[in-house]
Amino acid sequence: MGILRIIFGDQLTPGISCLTDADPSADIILMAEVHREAVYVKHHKKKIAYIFSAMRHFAGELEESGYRVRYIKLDDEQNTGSFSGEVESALGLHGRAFSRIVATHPGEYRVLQEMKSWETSFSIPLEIRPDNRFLCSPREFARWAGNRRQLRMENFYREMRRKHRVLMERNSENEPLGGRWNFDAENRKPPAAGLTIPAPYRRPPDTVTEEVLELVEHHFNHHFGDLRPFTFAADRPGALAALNQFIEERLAGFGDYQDAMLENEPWMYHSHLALYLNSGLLLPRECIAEAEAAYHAGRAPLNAVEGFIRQIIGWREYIRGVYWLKMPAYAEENYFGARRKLPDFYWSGDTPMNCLRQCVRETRRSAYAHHIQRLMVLGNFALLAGIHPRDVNEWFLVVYADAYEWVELPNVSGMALFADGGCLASKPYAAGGAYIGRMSNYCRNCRYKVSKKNGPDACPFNYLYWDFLSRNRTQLEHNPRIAMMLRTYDRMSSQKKQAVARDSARFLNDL
Ligand code: FAD
Ligand code: DLZ
Ligand code: SF4
Repeated sequence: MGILRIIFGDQLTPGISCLTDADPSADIILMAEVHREAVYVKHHKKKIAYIFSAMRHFAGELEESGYRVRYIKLDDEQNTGSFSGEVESALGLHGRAFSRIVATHPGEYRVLQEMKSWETSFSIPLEIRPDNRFLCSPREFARWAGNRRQLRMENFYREMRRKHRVLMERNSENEPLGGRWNFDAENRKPPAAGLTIPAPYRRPPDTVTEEVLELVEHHFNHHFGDLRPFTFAADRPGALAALNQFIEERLAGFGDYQDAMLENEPWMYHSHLALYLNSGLLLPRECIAEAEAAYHAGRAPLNAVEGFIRQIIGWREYIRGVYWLKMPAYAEENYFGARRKLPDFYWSGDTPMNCLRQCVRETRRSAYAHHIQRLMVLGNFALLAGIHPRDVNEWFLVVYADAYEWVELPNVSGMALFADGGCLASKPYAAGGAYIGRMSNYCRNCRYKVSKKNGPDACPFNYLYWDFLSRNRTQLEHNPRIAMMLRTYDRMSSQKKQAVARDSARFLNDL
């Protein structure tokens, strides 16, 4: 008897745990483009196209390797529109041929719940295997987290470095390469004038992708975002080429300009690899190994390589650990009791605030924005304006090609909104306009003046920042890193405080 093996759209890795013992002569691999996944939030058109095209390429590779794949396309007549429906159909057709279902742990809690019903609904054993692409399993993370109320990425990261012997001095168990664990202090340079940033990796659509683009145009034209030009790779060779290009052309500048933002330059020195990593076309281990090798070969400095590796072995694994540790309650967190609806300009880009306008427009065009745009512009505004975390999470899940709930939710609720009250981060990443003014050139083309603190021309981030602190005093005053700012607020004259409250009320009412 064979096994029905399930591969989801973010599990496109030949060595994934549910395939390790697959028998090509007896087993069937099920992959399905299902309507429910495309619309449970209305994903960006580019994201749907990327996932479907990558799934089709991967199914083709499996077939070339001799596997039997049951691949259901979105517009196949028999398509039931859901994972459960597709499993039921596959069992109905080949039912007696299967002894059990084997799958890899899905990326999202929602899908895990759906899967758990299969054993009873379909009367067949279901084996869910750990996702072997991550370096730290949810169980190992839970052990590390223990009873700590507050988790800190930096401590987790150092353990991962030691355990996996990444960037460590050769003959030492404990000594980080270069004598420091973290070179972040060197990674905050503002954009220098006249930077010539290498173009991002671009792949013209092949026939498989072109067919998918037409399908997405037909079925999801009302979703957010520009479908064309579509330049993502959608297969393993393309993803590897994107990794190589990053290592050769941009890694060396990744550290220095990690936090910098420039008008009309969404890509900067970032890797743009998250979409490939999160769907399985690239593996975290190989990205880390390539970056470390570039350092040892003298092709990139330590501040860049350490910074890049920390994002992957540190932040990415830590974020996933928090997700599985805290779900499902994490999705409901709202520490500040934020209630405001997401302003329309998050979709239209139609706002006089140039930083937000730029970031929304680039997101719409490319299904991409880099970390500081997400955190310090789009996230920071939502935090200061008190937008409901549910709305903010939905937006971030929709708009980025790399967004899956396991990685989006902790980044939004934990990092950007502090909605978990400090479980993931030690303080809210709240900032006034000066931060954006220093790290970008957005302010020079803005209708507001970043140097002005109050009045109709003042940068809204400036007064919203103080208003946020004073509105949420009870939740913040025990935080030693914020208490200092509250004391600064307390020292302001009552006139100044009134101006902050008046400008904020006017601005927020107009939203
Ligand atoms: P680079 O800057 O080149 O970083 C290298 C890699 O490190 C990334 O590809 C990614 O895999 C990993 N990484 C870096 N930072 C993080 C992080 N905070 N969490 C997890 N992995 C990280 N990342 C997603 O993959 N999906 C999301 O839906 C997502 N939503 C975010 C929402 C907000 C509000 C914030 C602040 C961050 C979010 N991130 C998300 C993290 C990060 O912004 C993106 O991983 C990164 O911008 C992707 O671009 P890149 O591949 O060029 O990354
Ligand atoms: C995001 C997505 C979309 C849009 N469509 C599909 C799909 O049709 N079939 C599929 O297997 N996966 C899709 N995905 C990714 C899933 O949402 C993802 O696999 C879940 O996050 C698994 O937990
Ligand atoms: Fe953004 Fe304020 Fe600068 Fe305008 S002035 S771009 S709103 S930070």
